[in-house]
Amino acid sequence: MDQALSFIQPTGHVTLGNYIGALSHWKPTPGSVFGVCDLHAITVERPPEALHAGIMEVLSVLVALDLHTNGSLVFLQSGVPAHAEMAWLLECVAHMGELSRMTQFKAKGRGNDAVSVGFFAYPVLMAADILLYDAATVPVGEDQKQHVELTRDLALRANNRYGDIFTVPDPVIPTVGARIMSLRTPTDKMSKSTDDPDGTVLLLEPADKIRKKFLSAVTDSDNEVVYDPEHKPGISNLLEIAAALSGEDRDAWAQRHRTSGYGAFKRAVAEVVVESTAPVRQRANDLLAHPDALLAVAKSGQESAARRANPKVARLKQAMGFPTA
Ligand code: AQP
Repeated sequence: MDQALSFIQPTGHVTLGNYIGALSHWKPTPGSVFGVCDLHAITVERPPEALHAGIMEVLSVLVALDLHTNGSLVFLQSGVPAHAEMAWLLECVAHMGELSRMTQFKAKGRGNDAVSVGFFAYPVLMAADILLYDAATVPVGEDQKQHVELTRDLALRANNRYGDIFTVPDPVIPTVGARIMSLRTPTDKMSKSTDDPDGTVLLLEPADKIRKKFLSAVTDSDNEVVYDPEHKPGISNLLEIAAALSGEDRDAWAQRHRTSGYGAFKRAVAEVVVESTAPVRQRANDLLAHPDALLAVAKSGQESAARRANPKVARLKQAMGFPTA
């Protein structure tokens, strides 16, 4: 199986969307790298306690999923200085113009004097995250494609100037996976940084709370369980969730619950969610009670990650003209 390079931001509590769309597909194959990209979480102001708690929670989930086993590693990006150093070197290769055209910056940063320099420059940090590990392919959603294109441009420009340093990665857009929506506003994506706590199911929250959120999920006024994202976004979202976690396709779910009433359908979906996520929830919550052990896993991952990343930084620095001791 291929080596994976996957990162997740500690920007809030891990959601069911993160689990279904990403984490549940991540496997510890030899040589794979799984990072908590915590440096990305400070481009907007965040209370230190919230950052700390977010990092520990994401780390606990990665370790609960055993992603640090079988020759693959789990680490904190902030624990491997090569990421920040490579980002600086590449910032001196990147152009203001290309960063100004990044969608996120255009949407949320441009014209706002108080936006952080980090918010402007974070796509270069992302390029560094990828280029440090010689990833040949990067699986990304359509919305992240622009970042991989920037990464390619920076790699090609640096290779042109300084020699053959970087593998130029190709974006791979996975065949459409489930995009889980908020249970309260099923037209919006379920996200970590949400202001809609009732619509966002958290991976580590108590089972009863999860059940309650499903029972109050927004549906519609008719009472038929049918997959129709345009006219029945709430029901369709529940069918996506049930199908993703049960392994049984959404038509089979719809067929079985077509006339059972929304209440019974929601209860059934809640049970699948609670049961299928119970092992990771239990393990992650247990691990969170032993932060030192969790950080020891990250430390060991960081040592391995640094062994892979440092030579790449050294090679670029030398090619740029920095003397080596
Ligand atoms: N609702 C979702 N449905 C399916 N997949 C999802 N992912 C996130 N939300 C959903 C996937 O989870 C991974 C985590 O990526 P990330 O932490 O780098 O950031 P993100 O995509 O921006 O995730 P969030 O939860 O929406 O965080 P915030 O609120 O900080 O922006 C990715 O693979 C993503 O596709």
